[in-house]
Amino acid sequence: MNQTAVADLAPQRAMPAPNVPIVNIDPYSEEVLTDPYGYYEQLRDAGPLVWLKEYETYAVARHEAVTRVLTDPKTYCSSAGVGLTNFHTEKPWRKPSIILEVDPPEHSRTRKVFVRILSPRALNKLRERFEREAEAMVLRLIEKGEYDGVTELAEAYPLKVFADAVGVPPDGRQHLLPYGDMVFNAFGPMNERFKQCFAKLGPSIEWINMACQRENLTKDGFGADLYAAADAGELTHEEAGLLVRTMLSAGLDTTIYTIGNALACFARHPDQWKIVTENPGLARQAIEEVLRYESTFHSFYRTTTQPTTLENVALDAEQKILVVVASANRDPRHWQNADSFDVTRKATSNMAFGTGIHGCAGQMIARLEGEIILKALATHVDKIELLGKPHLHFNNTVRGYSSLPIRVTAKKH
Ligand code: OVM
Repeated sequence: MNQTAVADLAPQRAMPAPNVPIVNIDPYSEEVLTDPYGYYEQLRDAGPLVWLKEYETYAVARHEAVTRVLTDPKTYCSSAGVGLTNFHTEKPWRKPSIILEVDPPEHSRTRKVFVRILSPRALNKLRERFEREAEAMVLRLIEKGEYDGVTELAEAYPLKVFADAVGVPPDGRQHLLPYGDMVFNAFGPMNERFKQCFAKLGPSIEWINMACQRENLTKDGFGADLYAAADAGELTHEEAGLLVRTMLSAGLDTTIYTIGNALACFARHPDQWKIVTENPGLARQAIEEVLRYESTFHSFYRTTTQPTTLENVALDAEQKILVVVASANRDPRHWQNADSFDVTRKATSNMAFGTGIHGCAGQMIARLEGEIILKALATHVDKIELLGKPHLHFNNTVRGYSSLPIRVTAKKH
C-alpha cells in the first residue's frame, strides 16, 4: 500500500471554515447544563455561526440563524440523524425514527398520518379527561401540602394521561422514563452520560417494544389510530409500531420536564405566579413563557446535504450543525428583556418546539397538558414554595429536574 492510500484510510478530522469564530465551550458539561444561559450568550455573541472545537461541529444559537437552518430542510437535513452521530458514517443506537430522522418525501407520508391523529379535533375529545385528572391530582397534593413536584406531579400526570391517550398498559410505565432519557441522551455525544444511561436500559427497551405492539394497545388510543391507518394502507403495520415508539419516545420526558420547569419558575417568581392565580385563563400563555424561558428541549442537530453558504461561511456537505433552540429563546436580538420571566409576554415565536416541517408534531397535546395542569394549580393554589434545593437532571438534549421539594398552599375561597 502506498503512502497516499494510507492517508486516505486515516480518520478524517473535520476542519472549520477559515472565517468562522471558534468557540471552546462544551455544551454537554455539567457546568454548562447547570446554568447554560451565560454560555448561550457567548455562543450568540461570537457570531451567527460558530465552530464548536470540542465536538468539531458548527453551531447556531441566534433566533434568526436557528430559523434559517430549521426552515431549509433540503440543505440542512434530518436523515443523517438529528444528533451528533452521523448516520451516514456511524451506526445509530436503535433503528432510526421514520418521522424524526427522515427527509421528504418519506417524512411527508408519516408526518401526515401523525399530525391527523394528534389534530385539534382529536385532542378536544381528551380535554375533559385531562382536566378531571389534573383537578384530582392537584387537589390531592394540596391536601398533602408538601411533596416532590417531579415524581408526584410532573411525572405522574403525563404518565397517566398521555400514556392512557396512547393506550399503553398501566403496568410498567416507569420504563418509559429511562427509555426517554436514553433517546434524548443519544442526540448528544457518546459521553459518560450516554454510556451510563445505555448500560441501565435493558428491560426498558423490552417493555417499550412490547407496548408498541397492536395486541397490547387499547382499542381507542393514538396507538390504535396508527394501526388503523396501517389497515387503511397509509402505513405498513411495522411503521405503525415505529410511530407508536415515536409517541412514547418524544411524549414523556418533554412534557414531564416542562411541568417541573413550570413549578420551579413559579416558585422562584412569586410575582408572576400571582398574575396567573388572579387570572387562571392566562395558563396557556404562561406555559408558553415557561417554554421560552426554560426550554425543555435545548438543542439538536441538522446535517448539510451539499456545499452551501450560511452566514457568509462556506460549508462542506456532511457537516453537523448544532441548533441551540434554548438560546434562540433568550436572544436579545429577538426578544425584549429576553432574560426576564414574564407571563404577560406573547412568547409564541419561541423555538421550544422547533419550526419548519419537523416542528414538534405533539406540540398541541404538550400545550394542552401544560395549560391544564397550570390552570388547575392557578385555580386552587395560592403559593408555591421551594422547600429545599431542586435537583437538576442532566441530559444531552433536554433540561429539567429530577426532584423539586415544594409546598403548596391552598387559596382561601
Ligand atoms: C422519535 C422521536 C424521539 C424523540 C424525540 C422526537 C422531538 C422524536 O422517535 O421519532 O421528536
